Amino acid sequence: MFACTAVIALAGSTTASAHSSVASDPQGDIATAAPSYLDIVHTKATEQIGRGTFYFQTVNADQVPATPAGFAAWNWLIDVPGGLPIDYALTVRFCSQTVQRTCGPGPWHWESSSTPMATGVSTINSFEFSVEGPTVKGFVDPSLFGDPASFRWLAATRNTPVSSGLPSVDLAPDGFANALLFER
Ligand SMILES: [Ca+2]
Ligand SMILES: [Ca+2]
Repeated sequence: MFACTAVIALAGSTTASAHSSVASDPQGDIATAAPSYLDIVHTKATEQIGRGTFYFQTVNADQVPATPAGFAAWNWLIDVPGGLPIDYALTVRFCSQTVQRTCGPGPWHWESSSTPMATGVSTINSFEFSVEGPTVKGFVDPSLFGDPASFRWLAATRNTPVSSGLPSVDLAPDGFANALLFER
């Protein structure tokens, strides 16, 4: 278990009101060579109204190791009205600059990252996160994705950086055309 205690306290509390959108995803819909901890089975976004926080959660088919076998990333990809097909990428990842230039420095480590795709400039550890059992969570200030009144989103996983040109391991829902709508 490796998590920020402040995040756990926040996750365990109740809120007066919350909006959420969820998707389940098939187990086993990934390449056989990819690890099952990158196989999404469920994802959810919840706005914790009054706290100014969005809570994104992806549940995978297997326990996420404390030290994955190389690069591993969980994305929440956000499309706001207008602009690009994907306007913001929110990421929790296990990475090293040896495989991803934009990763933070030092040995292989966990970090969060938010990237407005219009600039492509990532901010490392811009939101709190936790990885516990099969579940990856991010606690995100909506200003990191433009504070939109509504948006579409989907979850993704990767075992290679985007710069590799290789596709995501899994998407939930499958396909950008099926992205979930979140109305605040
Ligand atoms: Ca899946
Ligand atoms: Ca899928």
